[in-house]
Amino acid sequence: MAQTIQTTTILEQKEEKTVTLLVPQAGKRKFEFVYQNLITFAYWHIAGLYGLYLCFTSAKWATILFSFILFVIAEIGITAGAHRLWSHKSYKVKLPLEILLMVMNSIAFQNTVIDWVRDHRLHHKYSDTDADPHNASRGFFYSHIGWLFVRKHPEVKKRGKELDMSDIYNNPVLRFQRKYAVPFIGAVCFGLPTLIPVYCWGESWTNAWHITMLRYIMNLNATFLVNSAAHIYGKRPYDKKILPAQNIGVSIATFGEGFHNYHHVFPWDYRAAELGNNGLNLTTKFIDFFAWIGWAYDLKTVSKEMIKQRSKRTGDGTNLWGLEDKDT
Ligand code: ST9
Ligand code: ZN
Ligand code: ZN
Repeated sequence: MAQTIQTTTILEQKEEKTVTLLVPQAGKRKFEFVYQNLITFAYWHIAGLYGLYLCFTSAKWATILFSFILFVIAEIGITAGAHRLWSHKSYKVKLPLEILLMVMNSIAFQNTVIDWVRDHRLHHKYSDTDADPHNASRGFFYSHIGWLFVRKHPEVKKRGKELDMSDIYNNPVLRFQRKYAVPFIGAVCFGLPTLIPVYCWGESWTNAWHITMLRYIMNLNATFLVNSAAHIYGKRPYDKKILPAQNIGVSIATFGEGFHNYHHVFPWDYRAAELGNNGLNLTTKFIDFFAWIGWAYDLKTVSKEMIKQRSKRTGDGTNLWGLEDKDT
């Protein structure tokens, strides 16, 4: 399949513009807590853990399988959709795939794509400073989930307004998602996943609801690990001066999003990894499949030579994936 896919290798040395740190990395700050979020997230996690218990005690296997499939679909809605397509424009899609990705993304309910992209573009432009919504220089907990319990730093709001978001604000599929966010995301993330097991194979309401919660918090925490663990633990073969690191555990949990030192150095690569189509990168396989049937195109990659040069120049000296031998 690999031979039939058209990719665009970026040949010229196109590095992302270095942004001068106009904001402190983690300046002194008084947190303004949002207690409603603390309570909601606590409930989601307790309900999800109860769902895990029910998986081992009374749930039907069909409910567990159904939730697992939704977990995979929702995760790809984040990785292939919100992340690689809409935030980074690393490939293009035809309308049917864009609609499909929007629905898959809504199953994950991580705010609307419009909000997600705004935060994520800021995260890349001002990584690990006060203008980064989940600034990892404030530690694991803050970058993982703590940032969702407090009002955003004023720098986030100020710098976010300077971003070019015109492609996203003018996208009719994303405008639809935002306009109907409450009924639409509510239905596909929580409503239907609870109703289907009850009406289609006679699952109990309690099991169906709590296993839906389990799937939801698994999706959330897998995504959050990219912001926390992959900004703290791992090697930095491409840029030793930044926090994002190569983390295999996170790559497994997120279908290929843990090669994070690479991703921050080459964010336009649709594979978000230097290995390309490898076992840990289900997202890349998903995009490749749709490129093969013609629904995805203009897949951008980075040449092996450019990766090696950058690694020699700014990396920490590790070469995790043995690029010498591997096909990129
Ligand atoms: C959830 C979290 O959905 C989803 C984010 C996940 C992040 C993932 C990133 C992953 C990166 C890794 C990539 C690989 C992918 C891997 C995938 C693996 C599967 N710029 O937000 P508000 C302004 S949790 C500019 O309320 P507060 C703006 O004017 C689940 N301006 O700020 C805005 O108004 P509007 C469900 C900005 O009051 C206004 O402020 N979600 C920006 O400080 C108010 O915005 C929840 O539970 C910006 N970036 O509150 C919601 N941001 O929007 C959780 C804000 O009209 N969030 N403004 O323009 C909240 O409750 C709040 O956002 C808050 C901050 C309490 C955290
Ligand atoms: Zn990114
Ligand atoms: Zn990052």
